[in-house]
Amino acid sequence: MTMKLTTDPSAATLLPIAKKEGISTVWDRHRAMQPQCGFGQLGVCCRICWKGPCRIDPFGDGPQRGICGADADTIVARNVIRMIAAGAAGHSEHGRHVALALQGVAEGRLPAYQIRDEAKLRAVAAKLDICTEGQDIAAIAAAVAKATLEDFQNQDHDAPCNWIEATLTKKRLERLQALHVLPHNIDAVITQIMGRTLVGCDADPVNLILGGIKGALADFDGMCLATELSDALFGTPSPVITAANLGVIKPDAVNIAVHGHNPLLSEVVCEVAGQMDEEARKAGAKDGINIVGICCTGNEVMVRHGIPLAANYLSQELALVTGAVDAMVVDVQCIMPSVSEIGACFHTAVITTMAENKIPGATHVDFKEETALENARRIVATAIEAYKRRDPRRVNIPDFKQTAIVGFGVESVVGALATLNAEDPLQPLIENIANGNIRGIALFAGCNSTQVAQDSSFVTMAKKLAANNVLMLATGCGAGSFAKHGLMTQEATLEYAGDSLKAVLTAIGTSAGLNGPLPLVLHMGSCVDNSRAVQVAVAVADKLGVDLDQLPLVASAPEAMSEKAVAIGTWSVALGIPTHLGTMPQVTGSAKVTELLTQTAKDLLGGYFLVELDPALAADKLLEVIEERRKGLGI
Ligand code: CUV
Repeated sequence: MTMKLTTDPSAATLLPIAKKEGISTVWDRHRAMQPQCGFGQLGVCCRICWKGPCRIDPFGDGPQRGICGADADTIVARNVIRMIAAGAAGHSEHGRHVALALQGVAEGRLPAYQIRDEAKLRAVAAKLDICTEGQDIAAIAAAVAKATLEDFQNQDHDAPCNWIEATLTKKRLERLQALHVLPHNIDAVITQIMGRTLVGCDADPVNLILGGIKGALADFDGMCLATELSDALFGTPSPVITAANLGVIKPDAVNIAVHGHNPLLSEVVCEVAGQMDEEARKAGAKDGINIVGICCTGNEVMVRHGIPLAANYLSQELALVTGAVDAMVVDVQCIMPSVSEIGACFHTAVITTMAENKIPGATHVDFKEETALENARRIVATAIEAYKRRDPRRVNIPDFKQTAIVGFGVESVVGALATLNAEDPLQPLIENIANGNIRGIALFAGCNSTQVAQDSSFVTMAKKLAANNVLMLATGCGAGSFAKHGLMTQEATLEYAGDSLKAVLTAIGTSAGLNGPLPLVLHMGSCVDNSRAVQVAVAVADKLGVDLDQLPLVASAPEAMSEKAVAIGTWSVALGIPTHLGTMPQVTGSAKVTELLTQTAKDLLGGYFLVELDPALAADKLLEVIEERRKGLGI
């Protein structure tokens, strides 16, 4: 029996067209890859040196140690923490770019950027304990950038990173400090993971995993600073109505898809596109320029500007198969290298922009913050040129898109709650959790994976949790799934929410001027914006005087795939949050590491991984966890 590939109707429409055109997609390559390597799936394949590769026989008949003597526990632990290091590197490098851009703005060096949200920058300064009295905004920006960059430079092992220290509850910081897992320097912690996992280094699985947890917390630090400084530079999201799925691509527009993660480029592309709209019309596009988003760059511009989202991870190639994307502009992460080849089957210009992220066959525009406007103009001009070569006979835009209300973060959630209680905005939320109208909160995050029919686990779990009155937040490709499937609408709340959740969402939404309930799932942004959800949780915990591991709060990555998801999941556990994975983590070849992550973590940190591939069962298990937490709080 072949597995169903996707539950996204527009993806299902385009797959036969791709086949007819002879274009292979991620699903074709997944099929061709079967059966996949069992050693790799268990995490027991070691490729760390050239005496290898070695692999441990999971059935116990063959080798139980690699050539150097490393056993399955050591190999699995080394492999998984290297994944964490890679994830943390990706997120924190993104964060560093944003911090350096803020510094450049403070120094007046970057004409393409400004501080669009001064209030946010002041709030960030206050959070970091930076005195702003009598300082102008440039001086504040400089001080915030300096404090942020210290998180990449500090050499004092006993002084935790500034952002993590400013973000978590006091109790959580103490608990992490006691385990020696608070990062002092993002770069150093990532380097330490690479160093300790070399051949002939750390072989103790417990010690390795603790090092990995520190790396994951460095990832968290990088995310917090990336989110908050992006808000200062580009604006803090507030609720906006937009749309999602491939139907947002317009037949009579120059369609530019922005794809990747970092908003530094896409923000400028959006701005320049507005200025060059007339040129597109002159070229024959009567609807001008239409920017659409893919993956987390898409989420970034969606929550800030209401730019529609065309696709999440698995359907990025299909955006090109519509034949109507004139340029796909990519920055970093989650970009399938196949896009340049598929773009070449059409008229599409696939444009890479980052020096460290090139794809053979793509056009490269060397993006620099200093020349951002000029780079963006070149990109938009390239798209307009490509549009002139578009073959209308090969255009197939699926007629599927869903409305989505997006743009929720701490500020907008607290803002909406403040319309109910201006003095004490969190009180209505806490009251409704305490009285059980809201049983708990679930954060959905993470990717799509070919191991799951696209979006299906997200949607199945959300419907079940909603019916059981769980308030849901989402980021990343999870948010993309919900947006595409119409779960970020008021109608979804009316249709799927349990009665008490519906009443609460309606009271908040109506009082906040939405003319009806809040959407069923609140879109909190991109992957780095998982930090927004943590901020909400920390605010609630602080108000209750408890720590995060006592809250009826769970996280889920039902379709996780990226190393970044490994890092995020691990810090989620470290923060005390029970964290569900709906795809099999590559650690089960070591009983010890599996036990550490799914059981011992609970004693050490309060959070732990819960693996369940069946989404309906996973929802049940999360509901049980929520009830257990409620019991602990006596509510
Ligand atoms: Ni950062 S990391 S597939 S785009 S969420 Fe989407 Fe989100 Fe995973 Fe990538």
